[in-house]
Amino acid sequence: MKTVSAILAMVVAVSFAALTACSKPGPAKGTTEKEKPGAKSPKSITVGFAQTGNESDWRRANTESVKSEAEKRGITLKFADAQSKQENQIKALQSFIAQGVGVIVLAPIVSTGWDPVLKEAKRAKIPVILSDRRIDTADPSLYVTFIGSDFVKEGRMAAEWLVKKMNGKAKIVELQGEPGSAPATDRRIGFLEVIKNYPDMQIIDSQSGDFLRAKGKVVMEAFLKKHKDIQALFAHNDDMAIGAIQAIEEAGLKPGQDIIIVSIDSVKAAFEMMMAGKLNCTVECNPLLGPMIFDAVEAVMAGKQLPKNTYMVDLVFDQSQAKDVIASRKY
Ligand code: GZL
Repeated sequence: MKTVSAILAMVVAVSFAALTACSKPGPAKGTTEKEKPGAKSPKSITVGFAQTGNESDWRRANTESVKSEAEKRGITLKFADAQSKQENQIKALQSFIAQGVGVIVLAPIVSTGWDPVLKEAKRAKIPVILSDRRIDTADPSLYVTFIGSDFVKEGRMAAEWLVKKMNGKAKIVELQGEPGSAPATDRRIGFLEVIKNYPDMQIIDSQSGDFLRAKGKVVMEAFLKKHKDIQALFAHNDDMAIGAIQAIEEAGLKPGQDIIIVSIDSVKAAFEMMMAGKLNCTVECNPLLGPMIFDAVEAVMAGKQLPKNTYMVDLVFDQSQAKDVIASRKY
């Protein structure tokens, strides 16, 4: 009869063997020892990219950056332009899921309403990368990583520049971006965080121009009819600022002098307006996300861990720097 100690020794040995077998990092199911699990050549990767639309110079530069980087890496890109409608983006994501793409890249038009379709992607085991704009979700596992700018910081930078320029005293009108979008929400949060410390910095009117040049002009025309004491404009993007500049000129005023203007994006047209003395300051928001997005795509496909957020570095440019910087601008 086996002694008790011999039986105990056998039980310990068997349990230890079972443990190490489960944790032994053998090749993933369906792969051979020599093949690294998850390793894929870029040429075998298909990415579905759901872009917001074509609403601004910034967006066009962002789309070009993503498309050109995919081409450079030989990655197949399925591109969907949602024409600024969330329902179109959701349909595009459902189509990418049905096609079985390797990775989905989403630039969410608005911050809410994504959980159901992102749960479909998760069930289909398709990783989602957020490009440019963040989402509000109770389940951060629905996306792998966010790559873009810190819009609250951009709003703060715009306000800090304006407070200094106006010596802490101005009647301000605000052109907001697309309602419900992260940049519009967060840029306003950042701007208000700063001016709340300066009681003489007052926003006397605020309305959305949807990030569109034409709508920025129309809304500014309405502001000018309603208010005769506007001293400054905060525009959530350069396109709306440029539209507003046209409205200010048509009203017989001098943009950049009678009304001080600060906007965000730092597209080339903003530098041209600063050189013409019509725009005073633009806060950068780098759209050239392509290389970082496809680094993340290749990392995800190789099973690597990624940081939850990767933020671009954004600078502030004013009229004094415009002529020295414009030649080096890539967008
Ligand atoms: C910002 C981006 C915004 C830009 C606008 O990252 O989402 O959308 O500021 C663009 O120009 O339309």
